[in-house]
Amino acid sequence: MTNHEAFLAAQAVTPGGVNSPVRAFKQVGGEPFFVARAQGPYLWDVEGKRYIDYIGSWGPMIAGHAHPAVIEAVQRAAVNGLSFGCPNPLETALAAEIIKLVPAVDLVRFVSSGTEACLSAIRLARGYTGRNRILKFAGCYHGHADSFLVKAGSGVLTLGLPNSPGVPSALADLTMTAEFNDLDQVRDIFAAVGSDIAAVIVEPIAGNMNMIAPAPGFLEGLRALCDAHGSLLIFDEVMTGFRVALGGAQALYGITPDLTTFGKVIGAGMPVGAYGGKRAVMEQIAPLGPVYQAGTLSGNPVAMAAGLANLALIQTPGFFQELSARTRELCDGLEGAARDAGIPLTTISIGGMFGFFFSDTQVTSFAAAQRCDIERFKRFFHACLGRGVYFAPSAYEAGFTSIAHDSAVIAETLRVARDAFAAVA
Ligand code: KE4
Repeated sequence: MTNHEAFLAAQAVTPGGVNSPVRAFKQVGGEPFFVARAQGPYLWDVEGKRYIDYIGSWGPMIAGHAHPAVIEAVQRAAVNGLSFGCPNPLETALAAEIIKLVPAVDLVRFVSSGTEACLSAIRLARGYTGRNRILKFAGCYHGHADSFLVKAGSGVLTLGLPNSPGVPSALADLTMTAEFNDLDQVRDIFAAVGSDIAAVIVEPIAGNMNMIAPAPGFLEGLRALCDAHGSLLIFDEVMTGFRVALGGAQALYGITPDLTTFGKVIGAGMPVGAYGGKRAVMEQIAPLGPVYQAGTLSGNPVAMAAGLANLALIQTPGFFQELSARTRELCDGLEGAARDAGIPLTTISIGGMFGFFFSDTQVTSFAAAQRCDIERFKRFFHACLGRGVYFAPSAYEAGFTSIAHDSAVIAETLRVARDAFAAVA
Protein backbone atom coordinates (compact mmCIF):
# COMPACT_ATOMS: atom_id res chain seq x y z
CA MET A 1 0.00 0.00 0.00
CA THR A 2 1.27 3.49 -0.81
CA ASN A 3 0.75 6.57 1.37
CA HIS A 4 -1.57 7.94 -1.28
CA GLU A 5 -3.69 4.78 -1.27
CA ALA A 6 -3.80 4.89 2.52
CA PHE A 7 -4.92 8.52 2.39
CA LEU A 8 -7.66 7.76 -0.15
CA ALA A 9 -8.92 4.90 1.99
CA ALA A 10 -8.87 7.09 5.10
CA GLN A 11 -10.72 9.91 3.35
CA ALA A 12 -13.47 7.45 2.45
CA VAL A 13 -14.27 6.81 6.09
CA THR A 14 -12.94 9.78 8.13
CA PRO A 15 -13.44 13.54 7.63
CA GLY A 16 -10.31 14.69 5.80
CA GLY A 17 -8.76 11.26 6.27
CA VAL A 18 -7.43 12.15 9.71
CA ASN A 19 -8.56 12.08 13.31
CA SER A 20 -7.01 15.43 14.12
CA PRO A 21 -6.82 18.31 11.62
CA VAL A 22 -3.13 19.22 11.90
CA ARG A 23 -2.23 15.75 10.60
CA ALA A 24 -3.76 16.51 7.19
CA PHE A 25 -0.88 18.76 6.04
CA LYS A 26 -3.33 21.56 5.17
CA GLN A 27 -0.86 24.14 6.51
CA VAL A 28 2.05 22.88 4.39
CA GLY A 29 0.32 21.33 1.40
CA GLY A 30 0.77 17.85 0.02
CA GLU A 31 -0.57 14.63 1.49
CA PRO A 32 0.29 13.11 4.85
CA PHE A 33 2.24 9.88 5.07
CA PHE A 34 0.73 7.01 7.01
CA VAL A 35 2.77 5.49 9.81
CA ALA A 36 3.29 1.74 10.00
CA ARG A 37 5.54 1.71 13.07
CA ALA A 38 7.84 3.78 15.26
CA GLN A 39 10.94 3.12 17.34
CA GLY A 40 13.16 5.54 19.25
CA PRO A 41 13.51 8.74 17.19
CA TYR A 42 12.12 7.16 14.04
CA LEU A 43 8.85 6.68 12.21
CA TRP A 44 8.41 4.34 9.24
CA ASP A 45 5.58 4.94 6.79
CA VAL A 46 3.54 2.28 4.99
CA GLU A 47 5.98 2.43 2.07
CA GLY A 48 8.87 1.60 4.40
CA LYS A 49 10.41 5.08 4.31
CA ARG A 50 12.10 6.14 7.58
CA TYR A 51 11.81 9.59 9.13
CA ILE A 52 13.57 11.21 12.03
CA ASP A 53 10.54 12.33 14.02
CA TYR A 54 10.47 15.78 15.69
CA ILE A 55 6.83 15.55 16.72
CA GLY A 56 6.82 12.45 18.91
CA SER A 57 3.01 12.25 18.82
CA TRP A 58 2.97 16.00 19.70
CA GLY A 59 4.88 15.56 22.93
CA PRO A 60 4.28 12.23 24.71
CA MET A 61 7.29 10.37 23.26
CA ILE A 62 9.94 12.10 25.36
CA ALA A 63 11.66 8.72 25.91
CA GLY A 64 11.46 7.88 22.23
CA HIS A 65 8.87 5.74 20.49
CA ALA A 66 8.13 2.25 21.84
CA HIS A 67 10.57 2.54 24.72
CA PRO A 68 11.01 -1.00 26.09
CA ALA A 69 10.21 0.09 29.66
CA VAL A 70 6.94 1.71 28.55
CA ILE A 71 5.94 -1.20 26.32
CA GLU A 72 6.68 -3.69 29.07
CA ALA A 73 4.61 -1.67 31.57
CA VAL A 74 1.69 -1.52 29.14
CA GLN A 75 1.88 -5.25 28.43
CA ARG A 76 2.08 -6.07 32.12
CA ALA A 77 -0.98 -3.94 32.87
CA ALA A 78 -2.96 -5.05 29.82
CA VAL A 79 -2.91 -8.74 30.69
CA ASN A 80 -4.66 -7.80 33.95
CA GLY A 81 -7.47 -6.01 32.13
CA LEU A 82 -7.75 -2.86 30.04
CA SER A 83 -10.17 -0.82 32.11
CA PHE A 84 -12.17 -1.42 35.26
CA GLY A 85 -14.42 1.59 35.82
CA CYS A 86 -13.39 1.06 39.43
CA PRO A 87 -10.57 2.72 41.37
CA ASN A 88 -7.22 0.99 41.00
CA PRO A 89 -3.85 1.46 42.72
CA LEU A 90 -2.12 2.61 39.50
CA GLU A 91 -4.22 5.80 39.46
CA THR A 92 -3.07 6.54 42.98
CA ALA A 93 0.56 5.86 42.07
CA LEU A 94 0.57 8.18 39.06
CA ALA A 95 -1.27 10.93 40.95
CA ALA A 96 1.27 10.65 43.77
CA GLU A 97 4.15 10.90 41.27
CA ILE A 98 2.71 14.07 39.72
CA ILE A 99 2.17 15.59 43.18
CA LYS A 100 5.76 14.71 44.11
CA LEU A 101 7.14 16.43 41.01
CA VAL A 102 4.83 19.48 40.93
CA PRO A 103 4.61 21.18 44.36
CA ALA A 104 1.67 23.39 43.28
CA VAL A 105 -0.49 20.27 42.96
CA ASP A 106 -2.09 18.84 46.11
CA LEU A 107 -4.76 16.71 44.38
CA VAL A 108 -5.01 15.35 40.82
CA ARG A 109 -7.96 14.21 38.72
CA PHE A 110 -7.28 12.10 35.63
CA VAL A 111 -9.21 12.47 32.40
CA SER A 112 -8.58 11.20 28.87
CA SER A 113 -7.18 14.16 26.98
CA GLY A 114 -5.65 17.60 27.38
CA THR A 115 -8.89 19.11 26.12
CA GLU A 116 -10.81 17.37 28.86
CA ALA A 117 -8.28 18.53 31.43
CA CYS A 118 -8.54 22.17 30.34
CA LEU A 119 -12.32 22.28 30.05
CA SER A 120 -12.61 20.66 33.48
CA ALA A 121 -10.18 23.17 34.97
CA ILE A 122 -12.21 26.05 33.57
CA ARG A 123 -15.46 24.62 34.93
CA LEU A 124 -13.79 24.15 38.32
CA ALA A 125 -12.51 27.72 38.32
CA ARG A 126 -15.98 29.03 37.46
CA GLY A 127 -17.54 26.82 40.13
CA TYR A 128 -14.97 27.76 42.77
CA THR A 129 -15.15 31.53 42.16
CA GLY A 130 -18.82 31.79 41.17
CA ARG A 131 -17.70 33.88 38.20
CA ASN A 132 -18.19 33.26 34.48
CA ARG A 133 -15.54 35.16 32.52
CA ILE A 134 -12.22 33.61 31.54
CA LEU A 135 -9.18 35.20 29.95
CA LYS A 136 -6.99 33.37 27.44
CA PHE A 137 -4.32 34.47 24.98
CA ALA A 138 -4.41 34.61 21.20
CA GLY A 139 -2.33 31.80 19.75
CA CYS A 140 -2.53 29.70 22.88
CA TYR A 141 -4.44 26.44 22.46
CA HIS A 142 -6.16 24.60 25.28
CA GLY A 143 -7.98 21.93 23.30
CA HIS A 144 -11.25 22.18 21.43
CA ALA A 145 -13.79 22.90 24.19
CA ASP A 146 -16.28 25.60 23.17
CA SER A 147 -14.94 28.17 25.61
CA PHE A 148 -11.53 28.02 23.97
CA LEU A 149 -12.54 28.16 20.29
CA VAL A 150 -12.85 31.90 20.54
CA LYS A 151 -11.07 34.81 18.94
CA ALA A 152 -10.61 38.28 20.31
CA GLY A 153 -13.39 40.71 19.67
CA SER A 154 -12.75 44.44 19.48
CA GLY A 155 -12.44 46.86 22.35
CA VAL A 156 -10.59 46.70 25.61
CA LEU A 157 -12.54 43.68 26.80
CA THR A 158 -11.69 41.84 23.62
CA LEU A 159 -14.96 40.01 24.17
CA GLY A 160 -14.91 36.60 22.56
CA LEU A 161 -16.26 35.80 19.12
CA PRO A 162 -16.63 32.16 18.08
CA ASN A 163 -13.83 31.03 15.82
CA SER A 164 -15.63 27.87 14.90
CA PRO A 165 -19.21 27.25 13.80
CA GLY A 166 -21.09 25.47 16.55
CA VAL A 167 -19.72 27.61 19.37
CA PRO A 168 -22.60 29.62 20.84
CA SER A 169 -21.83 33.35 20.84
CA ALA A 170 -23.36 33.59 24.31
CA LEU A 171 -20.61 31.29 25.58
CA ALA A 172 -17.84 32.77 23.44
CA ASP A 173 -18.77 36.17 24.84
CA LEU A 174 -17.49 35.02 28.24
CA THR A 175 -13.99 34.33 26.95
CA MET A 176 -11.76 37.37 26.64
CA THR A 177 -8.57 37.15 24.62
CA ALA A 178 -5.41 39.14 25.14
CA GLU A 179 -2.00 39.13 23.45
CA PHE A 180 0.57 36.76 24.93
CA ASN A 181 3.29 38.78 26.71
CA ASP A 182 1.17 41.96 26.74
CA LEU A 183 0.79 42.50 30.49
CA ASP A 184 -0.51 46.07 30.05
CA GLN A 185 -3.48 44.76 28.10
CA VAL A 186 -4.19 42.17 30.79
CA ARG A 187 -3.96 44.88 33.42
CA ASP A 188 -6.53 46.97 31.51
CA ILE A 189 -8.91 44.02 31.24
CA PHE A 190 -8.65 43.29 34.95
CA ALA A 191 -9.20 46.98 35.71
CA ALA A 192 -12.42 46.84 33.72
CA VAL A 193 -13.91 43.50 34.75
CA GLY A 194 -11.47 41.84 37.16
CA SER A 195 -14.19 41.01 39.67
CA ASP A 196 -15.96 38.93 37.00
CA ILE A 197 -12.91 36.90 35.90
CA ALA A 198 -12.95 33.32 37.16
CA ALA A 199 -9.57 32.43 35.72
CA VAL A 200 -6.71 33.29 33.45
CA ILE A 201 -5.54 30.26 31.47
CA VAL A 202 -2.15 30.40 29.80
CA GLU A 203 0.45 28.14 28.26
CA PRO A 204 3.39 29.31 30.42
CA ILE A 205 5.62 28.68 27.42
CA ALA A 206 3.48 29.01 24.31
CA GLY A 207 3.75 25.97 22.04
CA ASN A 208 0.81 26.46 19.70
CA MET A 209 2.00 29.57 17.90
CA ASN A 210 5.29 27.85 17.21
CA MET A 211 7.27 28.30 20.46
CA ILE A 212 7.36 31.60 22.34
CA ALA A 213 8.78 32.11 25.82
CA PRO A 214 7.11 34.35 28.39
CA ALA A 215 8.61 37.83 28.54
CA PRO A 216 10.40 38.63 31.81
CA GLY A 217 7.74 39.50 34.38
CA PHE A 218 4.79 38.33 32.29
CA LEU A 219 3.90 35.23 34.30
CA GLU A 220 4.67 37.03 37.57
CA GLY A 221 2.32 39.80 36.45
CA LEU A 222 -0.48 37.33 35.74
CA ARG A 223 0.01 35.80 39.18
CA ALA A 224 -0.17 39.20 40.86
CA LEU A 225 -3.26 40.32 38.92
CA CYS A 226 -5.08 37.07 39.71
CA ASP A 227 -4.22 37.47 43.40
CA ALA A 228 -5.37 41.08 43.42
CA HIS A 229 -8.74 40.24 41.86
CA GLY A 230 -9.51 36.84 43.36
CA SER A 231 -9.17 35.03 40.02
CA LEU A 232 -7.49 31.67 39.57
CA LEU A 233 -4.32 31.29 37.52
CA ILE A 234 -4.35 28.14 35.41
CA PHE A 235 -1.13 26.95 33.78
CA ASP A 236 -1.90 24.76 30.82
CA GLU A 237 1.12 22.46 30.97
CA VAL A 238 -0.35 19.79 28.73
CA MET A 239 2.63 20.38 26.43
CA THR A 240 5.26 21.89 28.73
CA GLY A 241 4.61 19.62 31.69
CA PHE A 242 7.50 17.17 32.23
CA ARG A 243 8.77 18.36 28.82
CA VAL A 244 10.64 21.64 29.39
CA ALA A 245 11.87 20.56 32.83
CA LEU A 246 11.08 17.81 35.33
CA GLY A 247 8.71 20.16 37.18
CA GLY A 248 7.40 21.80 34.01
CA ALA A 249 7.44 25.49 33.12
CA GLN A 250 6.22 26.47 36.59
CA ALA A 251 9.46 25.06 38.01
CA LEU A 252 11.56 26.99 35.49
CA TYR A 253 9.88 30.32 36.24
CA GLY A 254 9.13 29.79 39.94
CA ILE A 255 5.42 30.57 39.62
CA THR A 256 2.74 28.72 41.59
CA PRO A 257 -0.49 28.47 39.60
CA ASP A 258 -3.76 27.60 41.33
CA LEU A 259 -4.50 24.85 38.82
CA THR A 260 -2.33 23.04 36.30
CA THR A 261 -3.41 20.89 33.38
CA PHE A 262 -1.36 18.00 32.07
CA GLY A 263 -1.40 15.52 29.20
CA LYS A 264 0.94 13.98 26.64
CA VAL A 265 4.04 12.89 28.66
CA ILE A 266 1.92 11.61 31.59
CA GLY A 267 0.29 9.11 29.25
CA ALA A 268 3.38 8.17 27.19
CA GLY A 269 1.11 7.98 24.15
CA MET A 270 -1.90 6.46 25.89
CA PRO A 271 -4.98 8.72 26.21
CA VAL A 272 -4.37 10.57 29.48
CA GLY A 273 -5.00 14.12 30.66
CA ALA A 274 -5.07 15.46 34.18
CA TYR A 275 -5.77 18.59 36.14
CA GLY A 276 -4.64 19.34 39.63
CA GLY A 277 -3.91 22.11 42.06
CA LYS A 278 -4.54 23.55 45.46
CA ARG A 279 -6.52 21.34 47.79
CA ALA A 280 -9.08 24.07 48.57
CA VAL A 281 -9.90 24.34 44.85
CA MET A 282 -9.68 20.65 43.93
CA GLU A 283 -11.97 19.68 46.81
CA GLN A 284 -14.80 21.37 44.92
CA ILE A 285 -14.75 18.53 42.37
CA ALA A 286 -17.36 15.76 42.63
CA PRO A 287 -17.82 13.56 44.52
CA LEU A 288 -16.16 15.69 47.24
CA GLY A 289 -17.66 18.95 46.05
CA PRO A 290 -20.44 20.20 43.78
CA VAL A 291 -18.50 20.79 40.52
CA TYR A 292 -19.30 17.85 38.29
CA GLN A 293 -16.78 16.05 36.09
CA ALA A 294 -16.62 12.38 35.13
CA GLY A 295 -15.14 9.93 32.62
CA THR A 296 -15.56 6.26 31.76
CA LEU A 297 -11.90 5.67 30.97
CA SER A 298 -10.40 8.16 33.39
CA GLY A 299 -7.45 6.59 35.22
CA ASN A 300 -7.55 3.36 33.27
CA PRO A 301 -4.79 1.02 34.42
CA VAL A 302 -2.98 0.60 31.09
CA ALA A 303 -2.66 4.35 30.59
CA MET A 304 -1.59 4.82 34.20
CA ALA A 305 1.09 2.15 33.82
CA ALA A 306 2.41 3.83 30.68
CA GLY A 307 2.53 7.21 32.40
CA LEU A 308 4.30 5.79 35.44
CA ALA A 309 6.96 4.20 33.22
CA ASN A 310 7.47 7.49 31.34
CA LEU A 311 7.77 9.55 34.52
CA ALA A 312 10.28 7.05 35.88
CA LEU A 313 12.38 7.37 32.72
CA ILE A 314 12.46 11.19 32.82
CA GLN A 315 13.74 11.01 36.41
CA THR A 316 16.82 9.10 35.29
CA PRO A 317 19.81 11.15 36.51
CA GLY A 318 20.92 13.63 33.83
CA PHE A 319 17.85 13.02 31.62
CA PHE A 320 16.91 16.69 31.19
CA GLN A 321 20.51 17.85 30.95
CA GLU A 322 21.06 15.44 28.03
CA LEU A 323 17.70 16.22 26.44
CA SER A 324 18.25 19.98 26.70
CA ALA A 325 21.77 19.71 25.31
CA ARG A 326 20.63 17.70 22.29
CA THR A 327 17.76 20.12 21.58
CA ARG A 328 20.11 23.09 21.84
CA GLU A 329 22.60 21.29 19.55
CA LEU A 330 19.82 20.88 17.00
CA CYS A 331 18.80 24.55 17.17
CA ASP A 332 22.37 25.87 17.06
CA GLY A 333 22.99 23.65 14.05
CA LEU A 334 19.84 24.87 12.29
CA GLU A 335 20.87 28.49 12.89
CA GLY A 336 24.35 27.81 11.51
CA ALA A 337 23.10 25.96 8.45
CA ALA A 338 20.55 28.70 7.69
CA ARG A 339 23.20 31.39 8.13
CA ASP A 340 25.52 29.60 5.69
CA ALA A 341 22.65 29.55 3.19
CA GLY A 342 21.98 33.25 3.76
CA ILE A 343 18.53 32.54 5.19
CA PRO A 344 17.22 34.49 8.21
CA LEU A 345 16.33 32.01 10.95
CA THR A 346 15.90 32.29 14.71
CA THR A 347 15.36 29.39 17.09
CA ILE A 348 14.30 28.74 20.65
CA SER A 349 14.81 25.62 22.76
CA ILE A 350 13.87 24.81 26.33
CA GLY A 351 14.31 21.26 27.57
CA GLY A 352 12.89 18.91 24.96
CA MET A 353 10.84 21.55 23.12
CA PHE A 354 11.98 23.85 20.34
CA GLY A 355 10.85 26.21 17.63
CA PHE A 356 12.38 27.84 14.59
CA PHE A 357 11.19 30.90 12.73
CA PHE A 358 12.10 32.13 9.27
CA SER A 359 12.71 35.58 10.69
CA ASP A 360 15.78 37.70 11.38
CA THR A 361 14.56 38.70 14.84
CA GLN A 362 13.61 36.77 17.95
CA VAL A 363 9.84 36.13 17.95
CA THR A 364 8.16 37.14 21.21
CA SER A 365 4.52 37.55 20.14
CA PHE A 366 1.86 35.85 18.06
CA ALA A 367 1.79 38.85 15.72
CA ALA A 368 5.54 38.48 15.14
CA ALA A 369 5.12 34.76 14.49
CA GLN A 370 2.54 35.60 11.83
CA ARG A 371 5.00 37.96 10.10
CA CYS A 372 7.53 35.16 9.51
CA ASP A 373 8.20 33.74 6.05
CA ILE A 374 5.56 30.99 6.09
CA GLU A 375 6.01 30.19 2.40
CA ARG A 376 9.70 29.46 2.95
CA PHE A 377 8.78 27.33 5.97
CA LYS A 378 6.51 25.23 3.78
CA ARG A 379 9.27 24.67 1.22
CA PHE A 380 11.77 23.85 3.97
CA PHE A 381 9.33 21.43 5.59
CA HIS A 382 8.94 19.46 2.38
CA ALA A 383 12.64 19.63 1.52
CA CYS A 384 13.36 18.02 4.90
CA LEU A 385 10.52 15.53 4.67
CA GLY A 386 11.70 14.34 1.30
CA ARG A 387 15.12 13.74 2.86
CA GLY A 388 13.73 11.81 5.86
CA VAL A 389 13.31 14.48 8.56
CA TYR A 390 9.80 15.19 9.82
CA PHE A 391 9.27 18.57 11.45
CA ALA A 392 5.81 19.74 12.51
CA PRO A 393 3.58 20.22 9.43
CA SER A 394 2.72 23.78 10.49
CA ALA A 395 4.67 26.98 11.06
CA TYR A 396 2.57 27.44 14.20
CA GLU A 397 3.59 24.28 16.04
CA ALA A 398 6.50 23.56 18.35
CA GLY A 399 8.94 20.70 17.81
CA PHE A 400 9.82 17.93 20.23
CA THR A 401 12.97 15.91 20.82
CA SER A 402 13.37 12.74 22.83
CA ILE A 403 16.20 11.15 24.73
CA ALA A 404 16.52 8.83 21.72
CA HIS A 405 17.59 11.80 19.55
CA ASP A 406 21.28 11.29 20.28
CA SER A 407 24.13 13.26 18.74
CA ALA A 408 24.30 10.96 15.71
CA VAL A 409 20.59 11.55 15.00
CA ILE A 410 21.01 15.30 15.47
CA ALA A 411 24.03 15.27 13.13
CA GLU A 412 22.04 13.39 10.47
CA THR A 413 19.21 15.90 10.88
CA LEU A 414 21.59 18.82 10.40
CA ARG A 415 23.08 17.29 7.25
CA VAL A 416 19.56 17.07 5.85
CA ALA A 417 18.69 20.59 7.00
CA ARG A 418 21.81 22.01 5.34
CA ASP A 419 20.70 20.52 2.02
CA ALA A 420 17.13 21.68 2.60
CA PHE A 421 18.21 25.27 3.33
CA ALA A 422 20.27 25.23 0.14
CA ALA A 423 17.19 24.05 -1.73
CA VAL A 424 15.04 26.91 -0.43
CA ALA A 425 17.67 29.68 -0.42
P1 KE4 B 1 -5.54 17.09 23.50
O1 KE4 B 1 -7.01 17.21 23.72
O2 KE4 B 1 -5.16 17.21 22.02
O3 KE4 B 1 -4.90 15.88 24.19
O4 KE4 B 1 -4.81 18.33 24.24
C1 KE4 B 1 -5.22 19.64 23.92
C2 KE4 B 1 -4.10 20.61 24.27
C3 KE4 B 1 -4.23 21.38 25.41
N1 KE4 B 1 -3.26 22.24 25.77
C4 KE4 B 1 -2.13 22.38 25.02
C5 KE4 B 1 -1.09 23.37 25.44
C6 KE4 B 1 -1.96 21.61 23.84
O5 KE4 B 1 -0.83 21.78 23.10
C7 KE4 B 1 -2.95 20.71 23.46
C8 KE4 B 1 -2.84 19.86 22.20
N2 KE4 B 1 -1.67 20.09 21.42
C9 KE4 B 1 -1.84 19.81 20.00
C10 KE4 B 1 -0.52 20.18 19.32
N3 KE4 B 1 -0.31 21.56 19.21
C11 KE4 B 1 -2.23 18.40 19.74
C12 KE4 B 1 -2.10 17.97 18.30
C13 KE4 B 1 -3.44 17.85 17.65
O6 KE4 B 1 -4.34 18.72 17.86
O7 KE4 B 1 -3.59 16.87 16.89
